[in-house]
Amino acid sequence: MIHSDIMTKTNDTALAKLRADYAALGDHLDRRGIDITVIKSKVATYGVAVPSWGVGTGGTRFARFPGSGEPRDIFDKMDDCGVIHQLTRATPSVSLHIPWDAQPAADLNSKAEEVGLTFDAMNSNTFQDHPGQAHSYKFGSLSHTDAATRRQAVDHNIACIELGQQIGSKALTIWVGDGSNFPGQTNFTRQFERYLDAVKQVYAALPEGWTMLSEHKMYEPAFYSTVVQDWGTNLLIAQQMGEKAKCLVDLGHHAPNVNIEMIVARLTQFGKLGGFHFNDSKYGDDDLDTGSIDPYRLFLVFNELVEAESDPDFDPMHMLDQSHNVTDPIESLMVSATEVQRAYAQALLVDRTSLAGFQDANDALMASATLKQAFRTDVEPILAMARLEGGGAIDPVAAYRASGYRARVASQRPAVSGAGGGIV
Ligand code: LRH
Ligand code: MN
Ligand code: MN
Repeated sequence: MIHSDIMTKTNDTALAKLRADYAALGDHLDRRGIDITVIKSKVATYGVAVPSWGVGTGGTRFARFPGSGEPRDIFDKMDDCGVIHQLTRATPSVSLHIPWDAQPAADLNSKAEEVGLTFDAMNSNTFQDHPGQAHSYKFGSLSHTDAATRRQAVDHNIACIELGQQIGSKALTIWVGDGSNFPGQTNFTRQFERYLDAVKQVYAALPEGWTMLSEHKMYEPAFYSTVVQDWGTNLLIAQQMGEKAKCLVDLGHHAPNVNIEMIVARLTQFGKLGGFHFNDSKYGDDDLDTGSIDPYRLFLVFNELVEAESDPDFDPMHMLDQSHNVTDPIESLMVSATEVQRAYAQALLVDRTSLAGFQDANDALMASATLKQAFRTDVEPILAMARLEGGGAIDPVAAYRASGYRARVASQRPAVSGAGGGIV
């Protein structure tokens, strides 16, 4: 972890400026009828889960260029996740991917306690073959034509639930790569029937208080058709399963220019928005850092979420899902968690009474200006003050760089080869 002296030193350097900026923003918001302390306390309690797979350097199918001090296993990964939360106070939980992170529950629990984290949604993995498994997923998993392969995929999902129960998780996220590469290769209807039948068996094993999240993605690894390809199919799945089944929206899993905030609104309206994988995208499932390409779109998503917040039953899960190919993953994840909080804080600033009035009066220009006013407000002093008061860093990247954490772990973790591609 980062030594408290480093935190104190870097925070002390930035404190006077932060206090001045926070006071100025407080005055400005006061003139707009907004109490800055209310926004700050909402931000302070807002957390986003870190994906365990995000702390290793990512890659493409062409190459992977590992950084130094790559985490060797889930325990190293949790050390890195602990640092991210220590500095940002924004990432209190980790989302595990099984079997990548499969370890005895007792060991996972004691590591979580050591680094001060909890476990978010469990992610099953039937998009790869794993050592020792009897049946290959080359032609699909939950929708495979072969019943024994489907059974194996069902059993794996149930095993994820069982491990999750022992470590305090409350959700299972299912994403499958099932689909086809050639027109005619599969019968769309029969394939989806097989998928639904298999997922029903997983759903039946879901404990009380758990949520099952299905995640859609337009394409990849299947390049002609994908079984769970869009939010419409995803909604059908959640409706077919029942109350505990909801849809997960990964921001990178849509066709370019799709109106994601509207998908969020639709799923919310019908009680089926279960959670997010935040990231950003330019072309496809790029898994770029959250807010790095289109921060306005992220804000518009949060605008819908804040709009829905008044419903006490509305409680979607928030996770990052990114791949860091050219940056230190810890730095990227800290900045991304902050971007999520930023979009949330900006969305809290929207003058909703005025907005509703402009909408009812069909004043398109002023409605848009109302959103823009909130988006243009620099909320950084709110985020930084919330971090500081929570025991974190005013400037997480500066504190992290000053700490020498990466060099320290690099001396303990052997360098790894970058040969071959891969998503993690
Ligand atoms: C698929 C996906 C899904 C997986 C993760 C590794 O593209 O978004 O969430 O679990 O990437
Ligand atoms: Mn995802
Ligand atoms: Mn993805």
